[in-house]
Amino acid sequence: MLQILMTGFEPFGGSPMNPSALLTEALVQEGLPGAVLHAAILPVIGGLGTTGARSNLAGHIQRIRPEVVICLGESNRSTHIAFERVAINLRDDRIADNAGVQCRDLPVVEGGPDAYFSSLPVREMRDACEGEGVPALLSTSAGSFLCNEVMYGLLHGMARGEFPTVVRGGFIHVPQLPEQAAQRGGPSMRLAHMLLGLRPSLLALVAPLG
Ligand code: PCA
Repeated sequence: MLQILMTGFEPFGGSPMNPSALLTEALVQEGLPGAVLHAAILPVIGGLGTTGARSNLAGHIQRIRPEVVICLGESNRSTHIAFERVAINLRDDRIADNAGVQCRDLPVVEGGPDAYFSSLPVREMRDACEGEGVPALLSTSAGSFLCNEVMYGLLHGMARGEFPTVVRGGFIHVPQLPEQAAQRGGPSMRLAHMLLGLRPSLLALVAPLG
């Protein structure tokens, strides 16, 4: 059976919740035909330290040895579920991470390539999501905060043979929840609606690999 590691992030930026964590847990609890799903919640901490998101993710990959890694994160400005195509070698943070650190114009990996493309079938996954009537798009920027850093770190590790079991990896941004929008404004989507779109996206990913 195909082993899929799904990750979400802990809350950050003053909000008490993060839809990416709730979605990861809900999807893994529900299960998926043809695959075994594993959930992990990553800290919103940048850099290479042992408490950071990147080493946390690497630890989960080494333990679970998945074929597929799908990372989810919240974008509180997004109206759509955004299937990220590209991760860039840049850390330039709008806000401080949960360790209180805010980076300016730093690379994710010193001397690394400028960018990596997602190896998830993002178009098929977006189409499957949209097919359920859930707003979805292909995005060409995962930003320059933790989500981009984790996506870049994952694809860099795959490119360098550090995660030999992983054949597909990438990132999906999800909107904030209505409860969060009620506090701070901006667009939102209900958790049930996001689940409605993400389930067929995962099936679209699994079908050709099964
Ligand atoms: N979203 C942030 C980091 C954690 C999360 O859920 C981002 O878009 O970078």
